[in-house]
Amino acid sequence: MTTVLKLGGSVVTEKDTPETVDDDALARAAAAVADAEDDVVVVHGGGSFGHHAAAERGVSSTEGTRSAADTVAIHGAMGRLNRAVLDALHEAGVEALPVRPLSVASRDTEGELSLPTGSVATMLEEGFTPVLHGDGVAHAGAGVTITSGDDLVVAIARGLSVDRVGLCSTVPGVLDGEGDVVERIERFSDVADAVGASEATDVTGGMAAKVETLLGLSAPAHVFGPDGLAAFLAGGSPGTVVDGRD
Ligand code: IP8
Repeated sequence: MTTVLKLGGSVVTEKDTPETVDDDALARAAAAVADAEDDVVVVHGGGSFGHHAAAERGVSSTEGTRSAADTVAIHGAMGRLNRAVLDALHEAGVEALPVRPLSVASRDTEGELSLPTGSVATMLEEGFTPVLHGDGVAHAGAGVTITSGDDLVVAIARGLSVDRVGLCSTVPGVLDGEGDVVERIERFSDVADAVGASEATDVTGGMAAKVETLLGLSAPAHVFGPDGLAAFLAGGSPGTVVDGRD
């Protein structure tokens, strides 16, 4: 069994303070990954590393840059966060390896992401835990734009045979208008009125974009908070199930 786990940037960083890791939260997440029985592909978001670096330079998922210096600055910020995630996983006993999207992924003129997954598949077969992250990616006609961790989760779920997808963010699930966790979402219209944009700086969209992305997956996805991570990796269904399959 293979699980793809997105660790939201706001889970592992202090999202409003530039380049600050939440060490305790990251250590707890790493311990949960270490206890997982499935093979796990980890994807982490940008948090206060990538989002600040991208916003400062006016780069987003739609606004590109043709500056190599800006691209390398954003990629460098994500590299520092990726290193912190790898260190925490190694500390927890996980044989984690980096897979960095700028070097291998691209987007076509429609924005569709292409991500070769051969290295991820072989790392898994050899007992490693690949760790990807949202990143700047070459985008036909736009220079370099930001690709979110959620889009990478979709690309991995399409490119590999994935059984479970988990999105761990700071909220306990997708919330309805009353602030209660929605148990199950099968189409975007179920929650269109209730989900809004993320409040902190987030150049790739908030919960609405996440739900839409997850509805495109070929495996059910689970949206949960940090308290649900261990339960999810043990096979449970904390938070909201997003299942757009017919
Ligand atoms: O936090 C964005 O990834 P996300 C990564 O998954 C950058 O949206 C570079 C801002």
